[in-house]
Amino acid sequence: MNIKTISTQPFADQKPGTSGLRKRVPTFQQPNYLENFVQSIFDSLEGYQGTTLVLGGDGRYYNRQAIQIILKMAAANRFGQVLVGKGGILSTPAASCVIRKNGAFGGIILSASHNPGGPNADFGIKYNISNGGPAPEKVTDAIYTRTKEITAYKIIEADDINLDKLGSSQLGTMTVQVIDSVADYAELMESLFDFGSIRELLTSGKFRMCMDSLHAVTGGYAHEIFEQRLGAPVGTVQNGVPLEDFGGGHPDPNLVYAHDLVEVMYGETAPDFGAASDGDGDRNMILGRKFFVTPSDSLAIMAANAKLVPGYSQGLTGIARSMPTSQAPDRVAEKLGIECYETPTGWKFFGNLLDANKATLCGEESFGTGSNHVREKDGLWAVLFWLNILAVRGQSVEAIVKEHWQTYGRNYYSRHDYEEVDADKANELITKLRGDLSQLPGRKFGQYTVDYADDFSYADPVDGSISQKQGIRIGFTDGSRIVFRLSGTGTQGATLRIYLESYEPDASKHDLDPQVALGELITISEEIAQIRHFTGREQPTVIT
Ligand code: G16
Repeated sequence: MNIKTISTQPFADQKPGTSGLRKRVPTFQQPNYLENFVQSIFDSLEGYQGTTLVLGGDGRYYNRQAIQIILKMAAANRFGQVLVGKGGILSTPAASCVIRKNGAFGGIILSASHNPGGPNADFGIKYNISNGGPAPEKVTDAIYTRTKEITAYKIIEADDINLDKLGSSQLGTMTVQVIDSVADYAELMESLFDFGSIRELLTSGKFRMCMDSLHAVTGGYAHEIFEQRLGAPVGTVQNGVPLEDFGGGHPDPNLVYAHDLVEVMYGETAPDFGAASDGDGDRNMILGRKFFVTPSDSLAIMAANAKLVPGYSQGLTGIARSMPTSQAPDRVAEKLGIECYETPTGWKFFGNLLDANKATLCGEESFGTGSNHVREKDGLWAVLFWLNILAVRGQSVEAIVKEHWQTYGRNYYSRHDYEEVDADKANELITKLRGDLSQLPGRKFGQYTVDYADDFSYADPVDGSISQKQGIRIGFTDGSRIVFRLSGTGTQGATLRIYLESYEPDASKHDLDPQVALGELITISEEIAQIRHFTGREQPTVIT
């Protein structure tokens, strides 16, 4: 095996964000840029020689080239075996599933998630550990430290592997197994959900669904699961062919970017159920006929109905949600007599809770829900969970959500994003807010009185690690909240996120437009943070 050691110099900008390193494709195409980061991952690990690595991505532009480079580097660094998805494709939850099923040492997932793809769009890379979940902060910190001092990387000289043919081949002493990207994952789904009842629902002729894969990674998975295994009519899955640029779209399942689906679901002949997933298949959006389910409500409703789903019929050990996610799941946890954990934004924070069996379901406002079946959020899993509930309850999505609000009250919720804001200005806004925090408690804004104001800090209940400065929370005496934080997934400038939440117990007031229900809090957020002044913007770029 011809191992070459190539001299290199550090890049200063390889600090992983909320979920791995995300940059524009031309940045990754610079000589040694990808290689430096991959070698820094390997250099930060111990004892992987001879073990198995899982490798795959969401199929976006540069996926195939990156996979060939990583395979040759894995061989030079003496991994024993790499399992790579056919065509270089593995959705993020499927990669997590394959890591766990095969007892792999870890995995490398190539994705910039919901960010657009293409020659001038985004690319990303992240490392997952042996539990199948995103590397925790201590690992990503070590990788970042290494990127700042790296002087060389190792790669072998060899021909490219044929990624489109299943089976095994050799790269030097390392075995490369090209595996079916869908099979293991589909099997796991069958073990969790009542496929019999869901099939009956989907073939009854009385229920129609539409699944939008947004030309991203779930296309193959969705065709196999919904149309093949569950018998839904061909055409149930739309935009189901993964494309390197996602068809020019923004593969983010929300009301703004999943507009094809929204048109179908709000049209005159709307199906009963609609769903979309994102670039790498870990996010989901759930819709009923002319009805949107917020991700926070979705988590709460799944938790309240978990006993109806075979994989969860034994009950939940706990729920976990990210801090900015609404407190709707907390109310369900209270009723069930279980704990609801509040973690910082980032799926990596759920890993310890799931491993320690403290939580069974997890979710985030950013259209992510998942469980202990893997260690990533899981878009199609969430769709199947909802289908299972619908099959058992025989009610519409809207009826189920409204009944839930009647029982628990409604947490009105919205997120306002200001994208690609000048990074210095965004940091100034946050610094100013931090400085003002101690003066806020007790202050009155309209009908609201500030109860607490802090910068969220998290002590992991399993390993005791502390994560500070995870977002500014302003809580009001009636339980309403405004949260401010800067996104850790953007690739251009800064994205300011403002999360607004108010609780309404009175069922006669559950039919308001959230922007109306949250109107006063929206005004207060401007008063407290001077958003227009710092961002120079009159309104948010995206409201979800
Ligand atoms: C990632 C993380 C999520 C997080 C989301 C948004 O999702 O895995 O935990 O909620 O980013 O993060 P931010 O607010 O920092 O942009 P994904 O789907 O992009 O991998």
